[in-house]
Amino acid sequence: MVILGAGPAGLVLGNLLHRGGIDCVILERASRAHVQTRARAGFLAANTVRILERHGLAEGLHRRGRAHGTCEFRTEGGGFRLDYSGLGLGEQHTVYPQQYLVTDLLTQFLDVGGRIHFDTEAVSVLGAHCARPSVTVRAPDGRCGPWRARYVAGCDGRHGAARRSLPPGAVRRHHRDHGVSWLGLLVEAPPSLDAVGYAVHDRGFAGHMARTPDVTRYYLQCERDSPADTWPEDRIWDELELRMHAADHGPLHRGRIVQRAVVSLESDVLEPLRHGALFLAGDAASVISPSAAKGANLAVLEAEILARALIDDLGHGDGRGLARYSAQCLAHIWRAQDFSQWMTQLLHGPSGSDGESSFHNSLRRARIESLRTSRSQQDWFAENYVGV
Ligand code: RFL
Repeated sequence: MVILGAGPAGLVLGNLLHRGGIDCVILERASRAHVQTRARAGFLAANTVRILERHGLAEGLHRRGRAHGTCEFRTEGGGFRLDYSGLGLGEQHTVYPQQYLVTDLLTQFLDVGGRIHFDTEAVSVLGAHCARPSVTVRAPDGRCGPWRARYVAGCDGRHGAARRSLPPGAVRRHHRDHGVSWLGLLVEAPPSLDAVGYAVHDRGFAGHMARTPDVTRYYLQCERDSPADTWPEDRIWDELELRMHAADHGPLHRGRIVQRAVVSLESDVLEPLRHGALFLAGDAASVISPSAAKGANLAVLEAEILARALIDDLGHGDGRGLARYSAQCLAHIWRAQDFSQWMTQLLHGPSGSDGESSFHNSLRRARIESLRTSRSQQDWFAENYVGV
């Protein structure tokens, strides 16, 4: 079994397969240092935590992760908080930076004798319908050669070799460009509020999410394709404070901006998630806009479903789980996409004619008001916000 990619999907899959007695190897294009320091997600759903606990992979997040159950919406009309851990299914997030989770999963995989090759790039997957497909691999010395396996798991993200190797027409790609970009910032400063902050403003969305006691993520909606480094630091802080209505709620904790990148909000889903012996999981299967923080959580869920199915097939000759894999995951993916799309529309003004914009903006205000006042809407929000 060959797994492409050592992100959350590939590492959960590798750990579960190895513990299930399945011979597997992970091929990772980047260096170990790079994957262990790549800061991205931070909000783990309750179900993600349960999956990691079930397989003995949650020790690090129990030690260093922090329970989180409140979000705060700020608008020109004021603000309100939702204690979502007391609503819906009564679940909460665990705040645990993705690079910590990846480091834990990697350490645990290596500790039990798992095999992983860093600086080793999968170039293509060939013969997915043959008995033993092959992965063309570029080794650290630049030489290319084939690796053969019974199955290949494409956990190598949206730009990986698994997606590239799908022949035209093999899968359908459903795609949506939300027409919105965020300037994503990682700041060396404590969180400015004890909640996720979502600020809706005529100048665009601004967001606040804790990562650790000393590091906070902020987002600023920005022009599509505007280079991240054209924003002077003072302008970033002024804009964040303006959009987050700091004059009414108190100033933000400023600090050194240690990472900045422009992220375009796009979503896509490949269907089916299987092409012969090649299975897709995580961002390789589906990209989801970060507005509802679902991507890493879907990756972990899909990895567990795939691991079970592969163990049944390779260990016990029962291929029913593999036959169901795509449909089972797609049901979760579409539900997450639906909520994420709802969040994206809630947080951003539309592009388009004035009439369309004013119509959409009024709908947005009505939605926020429902969320503030309607208990059933709050329960629906809470269940979908923490769930995958
Ligand atoms: P990853 O993490 O991208 O890992 C894929 C790995 O594959 C390697 N790779 C290859 N290896 C070998 N050969 C090749 N040809 C290869 N091509 C690529 C890469 O080096 C990499 O190590 O995918 P995975 O495992 O599917 O995990 C997905 C998550 O990383 C992603 O969905 C989340 O980070 C999305 N996301 C968030 N998700 C959440 O659940 N909660 C959040 O709070 C959250 N915040 C975010 C996010 C994503 C963000 N960005 C950068 C888009 C915040 C941001 C800013």
